[in-house]
Amino acid sequence: MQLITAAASPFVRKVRVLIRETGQLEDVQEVFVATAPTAVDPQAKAANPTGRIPALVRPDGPALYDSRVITRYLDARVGAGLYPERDLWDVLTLEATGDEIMNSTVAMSYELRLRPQDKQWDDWVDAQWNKVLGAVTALQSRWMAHLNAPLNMGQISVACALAYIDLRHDQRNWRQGHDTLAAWFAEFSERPSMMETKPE
Ligand SMILES: N[C@@H](CCC(=O)N[C@@H](CS)C(=O)NCC(=O)O)C(=O)O
Repeated sequence: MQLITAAASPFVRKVRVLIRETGQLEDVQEVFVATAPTAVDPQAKAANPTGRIPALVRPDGPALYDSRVITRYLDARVGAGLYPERDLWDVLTLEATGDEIMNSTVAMSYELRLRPQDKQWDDWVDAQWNKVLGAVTALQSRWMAHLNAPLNMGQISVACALAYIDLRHDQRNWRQGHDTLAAWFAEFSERPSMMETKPE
């Protein structure tokens, strides 16, 4: 199988971390592309009609896309248990919380990096950041027990989302007022799967 990949993408990183945590690195070749909404890579477009990544090209079926579909597929493929039946709806919601942070922070990056400066809209960027802050605050106040539970896909998503804030929006200082979450993230970031997938 081939995973259409970019090192900086937090959605892709979820899948790359899962592959390492579940011992599937030999089965999935990571194909690195450079893609953006304004310059879509042809391999990304061939695998996913919207051109978004990650996409997983399989020899025995259509390519899969959307990180949540791919992570469910790869988890089920080896029975890894990162979506435990007992806590399924909580884990899915925790994963969605990480993904929502990614949606807002990736949108902010596109606005600030791809849009001509005179067309950028500060209020819109601030509104996206407020969504991120709401999610970060909820993670610390409501989700620490799930974050400290045995490894699940929600934790991987949240860690990849927080790492992406550090990569692109570090100056906004999400750690302020979120010491408990920051301590959890520091420890989670030490996992070999996180270290190996850390973007330059
Ligand atoms: N919901 C999708 C979002 C994927 C996504 O937005 N990926 C970004 C990279 S971080 C992308 O492919 N951007 C290029 C584009 O929008 O054409 C998922 O979970 O996989």
